Amino acid sequence: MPATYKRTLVTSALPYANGPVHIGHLAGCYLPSDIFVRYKRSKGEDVIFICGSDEHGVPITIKAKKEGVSPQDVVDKYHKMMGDAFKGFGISFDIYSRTSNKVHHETASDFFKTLYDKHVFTEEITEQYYDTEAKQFLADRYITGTCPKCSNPNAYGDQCEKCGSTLSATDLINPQSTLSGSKPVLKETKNWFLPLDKLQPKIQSYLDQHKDWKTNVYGQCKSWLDSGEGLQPRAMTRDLNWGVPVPVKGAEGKVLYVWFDAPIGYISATKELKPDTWELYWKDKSTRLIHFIGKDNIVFHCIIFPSMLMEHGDYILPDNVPANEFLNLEGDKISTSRNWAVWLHEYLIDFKDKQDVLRYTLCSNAPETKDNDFTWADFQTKNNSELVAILGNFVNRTLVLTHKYYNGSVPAPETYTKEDLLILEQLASFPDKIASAIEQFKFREALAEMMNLARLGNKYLAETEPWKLIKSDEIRVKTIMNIALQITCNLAVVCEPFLPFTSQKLFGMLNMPLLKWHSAKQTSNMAAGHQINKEELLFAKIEDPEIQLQIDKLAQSKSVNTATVIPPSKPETSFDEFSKMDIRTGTILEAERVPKTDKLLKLKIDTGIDTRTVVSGIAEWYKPEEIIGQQVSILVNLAPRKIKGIESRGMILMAANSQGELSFVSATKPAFNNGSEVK
Ligand code: B3M
Ligand code: ZN
Repeated sequence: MPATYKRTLVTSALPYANGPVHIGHLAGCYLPSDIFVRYKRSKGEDVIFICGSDEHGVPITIKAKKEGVSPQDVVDKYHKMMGDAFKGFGISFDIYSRTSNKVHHETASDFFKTLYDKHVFTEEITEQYYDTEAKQFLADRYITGTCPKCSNPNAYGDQCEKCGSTLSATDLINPQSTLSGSKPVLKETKNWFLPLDKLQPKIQSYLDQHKDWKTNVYGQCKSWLDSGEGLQPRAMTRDLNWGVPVPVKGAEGKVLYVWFDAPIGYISATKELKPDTWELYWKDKSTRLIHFIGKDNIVFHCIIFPSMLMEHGDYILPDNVPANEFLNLEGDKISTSRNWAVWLHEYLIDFKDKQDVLRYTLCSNAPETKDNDFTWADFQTKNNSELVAILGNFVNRTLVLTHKYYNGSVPAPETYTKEDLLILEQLASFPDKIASAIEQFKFREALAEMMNLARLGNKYLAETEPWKLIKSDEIRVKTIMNIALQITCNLAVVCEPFLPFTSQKLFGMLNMPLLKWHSAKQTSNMAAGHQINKEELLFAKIEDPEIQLQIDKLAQSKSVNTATVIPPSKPETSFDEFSKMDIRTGTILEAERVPKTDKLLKLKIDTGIDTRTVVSGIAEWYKPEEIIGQQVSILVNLAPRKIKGIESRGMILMAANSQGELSFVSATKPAFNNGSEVK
């Protein structure tokens, strides 16, 4: 960080306009960046906050094909949807632009041209996959295949989402075109490469100056540089028809690689926002540039974009890239295709006026240093036991008593006790504590400090008990209530970055203009005699049925997914083969867990032929006591096997769904004799 900087340029990753945004997006970069910027604004610093939709690249064209509409239709639809969702949650971008704008096409095109003219790129003819049916080169996500590193069968041509490796389409095993499903052929084509291999020393020294970055970010960059081969040249153009056309001769039908143009989108959006002064934000050394992103974007923001900026020469470089890890949902990876997500536009309908509850939950549980989990139960607890019980409770008690004792007019303090002075001293120390955490991108810690101020208020009221004292010492109560009101007012200031809707409501109730950060170091913002407004509830309890509704919604996604993933059928078998299997109905007589295992049950089964022991891997799904008396189908002529030292004779037939859950396959009429043949 430059010792003194005059202004801060904050960007938040440009989301692909190929679907709505969910809680993972919010927790990953939009909420932390918004908190940071709101805090800077409150401090009166010169800061601008840039974002917009990423409207190019294969993710868009694939979505268009899937929805049977044009790429432009796709980006128009989702650009609006995402912009509305961000606005709904109070994400206070100074501009939410889009990369299909003219100014962006021009800016990206000029940027490429500058690098081209400076001979930064290497021109290479390489063999790329081509779909002869679709008559198209297959870049990035147009091609899938097996990852050479982890064997994931669904890796993309540019990246394996399972193991996180960056790939080239030609690395994939069994490549397949996602357009026609056919096997692609190799065909020669010319592209322009950024020679990251040659740039490695420059990048190395840039990164060496930023050892202060978050460990997850710095660590990932290091592992890129230190990996066996080091950095590899990367193509900055693509054989595609959707994007910014490559502005050089001989590049007809080619567009800029989406990861080349997208970060330039930050520059274009700044131009759009500040046509006259944008250069100050991008070229003046006293500007601090900060990119908020999710962890999957680290390499692009910490290595590729800085390389582009360095080679261009006119621009400052990112000073920090505070990337978050991933947020999971109820123990499972958030997934758009499986509809395993909490969609922001749906939340805004289901929990009207409760934006701050989600902001609070996501911030207090933010995946700052490791992946984290969002659960609806936790959301409910955070609301009921923290927002309602601590913050809401303190504010409510203070305002209600002020109306009750003084008709809403702020009482003048009389003499401060030693305890009062201590409270006032503590009160004044909060802004710096919170600020220091925010400056270090430790938003969870900052939020926790903010809540500690509300706790301090509650503790003060609980210890001084003005509601009892009012009968015996009215003068003392004036001082206590004055202090409680000062705490409330300062809370309104310091909660603003995290809970902007609540802050606004609070200032409204206090009948005060929005105060700036430095005011919260004062302990006399509420003047004696100032008239406050009627109180309203800041937070309402969230009851179980509201939470159950959300859990049911998720369960529905799970069952839809389960139903749709049907394993392909096995190769044909003959009737003779099948009839070799002797399957009978039987009844479970006894069941117990096999010690030191999680999955196995030891069963005693009456097969009609005999009573025998079978070890079965069903303990995750059935408790021993539940299944005594259960009729099952059992393969009785399976060769005996020793499992955990127990001889198992036979196998119980089970149905398995795609989640791996098991259920008995049995005769439905209980009247079946044990030993009946299943055929
Ligand atoms: N659109 C990837 C994403 O949405 C990409 C970010 C661009 S930031 C310049 O995760
Ligand atoms: Zn992989």
